[in-house]
Amino acid sequence: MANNKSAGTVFEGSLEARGLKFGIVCARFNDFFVSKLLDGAMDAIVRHGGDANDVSVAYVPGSYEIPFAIKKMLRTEKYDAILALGVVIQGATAHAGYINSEVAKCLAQLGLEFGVPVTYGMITAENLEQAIERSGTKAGNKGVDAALAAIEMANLNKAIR
Ligand code: DLZ
Repeated sequence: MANNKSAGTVFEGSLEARGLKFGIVCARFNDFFVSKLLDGAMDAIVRHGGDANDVSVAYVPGSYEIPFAIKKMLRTEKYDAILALGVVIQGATAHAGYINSEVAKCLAQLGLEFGVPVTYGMITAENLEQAIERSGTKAGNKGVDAALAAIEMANLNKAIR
């Protein structure tokens, strides 16, 4: 952990999820993998003191639609952080590149626009093997990563006021 002893004030977000409310938007496309990301995210939130009843999950057809549902959730002002969970696998056409760049750009913009952390639990894979590796096997679970980032950022957001 960075520890700058010369700083007058240091802001850090803890990994305590107790009392925090989360929105999660899941793409149905590649649900075989996305469901593993959702399991990982829920498990991480609950293990860090969060309550499953404080988590709302919205499903959209594919990753391209994730930003729309996130914007709707942000407008409710009910959530401390929102997670985007989707899996885009490169196919024969250029669709993956278009979806990935559009979704990444929109998620960053939405977080900045609403002042609520939006975390990136997206797998951008070249093939099935890479998707398997990132949805709970040897390269971890992107849903867990997104949940931990959401908890930390939600607490940081509360700390810097
Ligand atoms: C159409 C499409 C394709 C080909 N591949 C994926 C993918 O790998 N991952 C994903 O989440 N969604 C995919 N989609 C669906 C699009 O995201 C979107 O739902 C449709 O184009 C309808 O707008």
